[in-house]
Amino acid sequence: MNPVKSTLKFPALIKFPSSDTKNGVLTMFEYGKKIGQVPFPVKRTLVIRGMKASDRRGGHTHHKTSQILVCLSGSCTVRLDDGSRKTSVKLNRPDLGLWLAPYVWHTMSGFSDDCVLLVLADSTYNEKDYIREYGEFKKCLKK
Ligand code: T46
Repeated sequence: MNPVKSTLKFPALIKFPSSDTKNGVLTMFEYGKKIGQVPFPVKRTLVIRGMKASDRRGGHTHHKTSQILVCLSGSCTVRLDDGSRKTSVKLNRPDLGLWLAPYVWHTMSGFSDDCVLLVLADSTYNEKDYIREYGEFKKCLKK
């Protein structure tokens, strides 16, 4: 069983600190163990954009990878399932991160036209870390 699962809130949301300067707003995503920091060193950053309202992304989980998902612009809905609990979160602000721990099945949908997603990951890309079949995910949770 994934050890992170038992200690994280569900959903686990992180509010990142922003400075409201006279010429714009700066939000900081800094690695650290304090509240409001990225809880792992980032090895990969994704920017996902150009989704249509009817699109779905995700529909998978990971064996080891932890990620923070932030909606930099626009909005979307993320459905979460840890095998025993299900919930959904609307992401619509650039200072709010959703922590996707390993073995949390996640699906993103309901994208606004201007939706831009930032993904901060603690691993480099490895397709073997993905579980893309829901049945396999359930089997892994029983191990
Ligand atoms: C996640 C959610 C939140 C690469 O070539 N390199 C990469 O680093 C990644 C992540 C993907 N790809 C290729 C693999 C697929 O053919 O890009 C294609 C789309 O990837 P995927 O279907 O995994 O994209 P999403 O948006 O469903 O998922 C992504 C991340 O992959 C995933 O880790 O949790 O965002």
